Amino acid sequence: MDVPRTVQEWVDDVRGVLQPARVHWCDGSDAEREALEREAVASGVLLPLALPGSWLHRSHPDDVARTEHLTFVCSRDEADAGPTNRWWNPVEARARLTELFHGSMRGRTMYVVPFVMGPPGSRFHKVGVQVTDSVYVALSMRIMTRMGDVAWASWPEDGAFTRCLHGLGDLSPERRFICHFPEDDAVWSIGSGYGGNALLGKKCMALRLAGVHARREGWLAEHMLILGVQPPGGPVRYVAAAFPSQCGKTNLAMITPPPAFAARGWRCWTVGDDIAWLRPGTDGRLWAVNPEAGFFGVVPGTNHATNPAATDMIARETLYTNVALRPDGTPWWEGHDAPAVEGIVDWRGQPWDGRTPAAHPNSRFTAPARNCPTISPSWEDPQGVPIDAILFGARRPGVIPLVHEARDWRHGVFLGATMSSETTAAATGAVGVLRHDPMAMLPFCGYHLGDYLSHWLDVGDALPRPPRIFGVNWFRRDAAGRFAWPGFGENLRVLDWILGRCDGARAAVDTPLGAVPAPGALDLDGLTLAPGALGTLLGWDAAELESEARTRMAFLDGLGPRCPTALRAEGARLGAAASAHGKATIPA
Ligand code: OXD
Ligand code: MN
Repeated sequence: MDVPRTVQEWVDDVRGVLQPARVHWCDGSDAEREALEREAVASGVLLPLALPGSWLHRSHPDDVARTEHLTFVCSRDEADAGPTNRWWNPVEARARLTELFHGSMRGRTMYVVPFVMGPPGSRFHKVGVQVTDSVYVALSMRIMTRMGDVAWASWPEDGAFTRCLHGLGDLSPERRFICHFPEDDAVWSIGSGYGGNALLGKKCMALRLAGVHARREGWLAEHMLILGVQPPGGPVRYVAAAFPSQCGKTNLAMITPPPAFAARGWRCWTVGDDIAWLRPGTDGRLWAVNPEAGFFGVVPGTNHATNPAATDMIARETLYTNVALRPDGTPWWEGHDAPAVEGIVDWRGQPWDGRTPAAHPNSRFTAPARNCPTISPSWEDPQGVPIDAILFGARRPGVIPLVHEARDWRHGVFLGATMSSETTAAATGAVGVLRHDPMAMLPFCGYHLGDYLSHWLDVGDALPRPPRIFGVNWFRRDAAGRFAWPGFGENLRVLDWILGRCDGARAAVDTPLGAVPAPGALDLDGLTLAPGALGTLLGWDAAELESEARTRMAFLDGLGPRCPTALRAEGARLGAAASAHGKATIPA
C-alpha cells in the first residue's frame, strides 16, 4: 500500500525543519534490521555481544531514565492537564521545540518509523508514525511495536494517526523536553534517547495520549501487566495488574509457579508486562490487549530464580542498554546468575571499580515478546482476553497487607486512586521516597487526574460483569527490616486466593482497608515462612490505618473539585472504620 498522503505531507514538513542529510522509510523487514544494525555498529551506537543477535547500547550517562520534570502535557487549557502534570502552553512549547529541532538532523539520517500498537486489525489497534534521528530508537521500535509496512496495511479508514517527532538534539538535560499535544494527537520529544522518553509508542502514545482517546471512547489505557493463570485442569483466567515502575511487573507477568503448584499442574501465561488497553465487551466483561510487541524490562536482579522466563528470553535477539560487559563479550549485571569475574567493564565503558554498580540500576533489555517462553497463545488475540481481577500493587514497607480485596468497583477505584509507593530508579530523582501514585499512572496520565478517576467510575458503572479489584504488596517488611514475603513465583499463592475470591470460593476476614485471607485460606503448601511473618503480612493496626486514611484524603483533596466525591466518601469511610476498631489487629 502507498504511504498515506497525510503522512507524506507531515514528513515533508518536519523534514524541512530538521534538515536531515538522508531520509530512511522503515519497512520492518529483516534485511532492513540487518542493515540498521551494521550502521549502528559502524557508528559506535551498538556493540555486538557474544549472544545470538544481541547488542549493547551505552547511553549518554545523563540520559538513563525517564525525566518526569521535563515531561509536559500541552493541552490548550491548563486546567485540563490537572494538578499532577506539568503543563506548558502549546504555542510556547511548539515555538521552543521548533527552535531546538531546527536543523538538528543536519548531516544525519532521519528514520521514518510507521508502527501499530495493539493487534493489527483488531478493534484495539492504533497507528502512529515516529520520526527520529536515532538508529537505536528505530531498532528498539522494531522490537517494541509492530513496525514497518504492516502499519500502512492496518491504516484506519478515518486516517487518524499519532504524529511522533523525536530527535536526540544535543542530549543535554537543559534542552530535553517531552511534550504531549492531546488535542493534536502528537508528541514532540527532544534531547533524550532513553526508552520512556524516546520510544514514543510506549508511555507517550499508548498511555498519555491513548488515555485521552480512551476517556472519549469509553475504555481504559493503563500501566498494567496482563497475566493468564491456569489452575490444574481448568481454563486460563486473566488478571491485569498496575504497579509503579520497577515494582516487579515484568517478574509477575512472567511468573513461574512454585514447585508445589507446578507439581499439581498450574501454568501461567504472559500477555503483557507494562501496558494494557481494556475495553468493555459485548458480554459485559472487561477485555484487554497488550498494545506492545516486546518487553523493555529492568535488567538488574534478573536471574533464573527471580524470572527464569525473562532470563531465557534475553539470551538471544536482545538489545541491552547500560549493562556491564564481561571479557568474553557477554553482558553482566548485579543479580546475574553468575558471580562477577575479573575484567568487567561497567555500563559507562570503564573498567569496573567494584564499588559502584557495574550495570546501571535502570539498565534495560529490549526483547521481542514472541521469544518469551511463557508467552500466551492468546497474546495477539484481536478480541483481547477477559479480565477476572484487577490488582493494584505498591512498594510499601509497612501498613498495606500482602493482599486485600475491595468491596466493589467504587471501593476498588478508591484503593487504586490513593495508593502510594516508594520511588525507584526508573525515573530520575530520589529513590525510596513514598509518593502517591494513583493506579501507578501518576507519570502517565495525560489529562486531569480527577477526570481520569471519574472515568474509572463511569467505566465500572457501564460494566455488568466488572472484574473484582484487589490491592497487593509484595514488599512488606518485618520488625527487623527483612521482606516478610518471598515474592516472585510464590506470588502465585496470592493469585490463587484472588481467583478463588472471584469464584466466591475462598474465605476472607474484613479489615477497614478491605478483606484479607482468613486464617488457612492462603495456600502455603510447600512454603515455610519465618515465625510471625503471616501476622506481619496480613495483620493491621488501627492507628496506622487512621493515619493512612488521612494521607489518602489529603491526596484526594489536592486534586481539587474535579475529584469524584464518591472517592472522598470512601476515604472518610476508611478513617471511620479504622477508628471504630480501636487498637484491634486481625490475627493471621
Ligand atoms: C517503564 C517504566 O519503563 O515504567 O516501563 O518506566
Ligand atoms: Mn512501566
